[in-house]
Amino acid sequence: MHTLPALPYDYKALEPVIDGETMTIHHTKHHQTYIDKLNSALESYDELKTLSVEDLLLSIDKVPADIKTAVINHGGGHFNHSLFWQILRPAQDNNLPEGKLAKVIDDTFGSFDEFKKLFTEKASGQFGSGWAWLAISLGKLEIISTPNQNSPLADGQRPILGIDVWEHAYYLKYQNKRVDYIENFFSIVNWEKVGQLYEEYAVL
Ligand code: MN3
Repeated sequence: MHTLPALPYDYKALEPVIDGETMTIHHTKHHQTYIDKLNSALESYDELKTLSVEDLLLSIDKVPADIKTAVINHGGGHFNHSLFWQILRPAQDNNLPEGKLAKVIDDTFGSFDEFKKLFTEKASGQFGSGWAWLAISLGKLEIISTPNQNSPLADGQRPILGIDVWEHAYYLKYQNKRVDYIENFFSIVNWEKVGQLYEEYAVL
């Protein structure tokens, strides 16, 4: 059975960028619901119950047709949110990637500012609910977006940074101002964690 992972900080730790009430509802209600619905979809498939959510999504083509959509939506929701909590931390001034990741971002996009601009365009341009990602795709960094809870993992891309642009992620504080949420998001990215994920998956 899949279970809700604890946050690596408390609900108010990301204020003022993300308020405690939004974090509490997002984690204990939205994320929990994806997990509950994933578990319920897997109920009659014992052979799938032992797989991690990553493995389920990576081998989505082998998931039986009658629960495939549920695994894409709720397994995706579980994986995406689990990653999202990990790549955030309390706000810092001058919050920038370092080391190998900083270099590969510069090499790929020209500069961090250019990366930030492209990522912001992708996240603000996602029509309706979804996510924008920095992902490793065929060994290269790519900025992509996915609708709903679709996870890049199911397309063989490894996300290392993601922003949830469902309204439930920002509406209490930002209402319709998605771009302000995205701008502030950059001050709470845990670049150390993103760098670790890059080093872990870049070689695959
Ligand atoms: Mn969400």
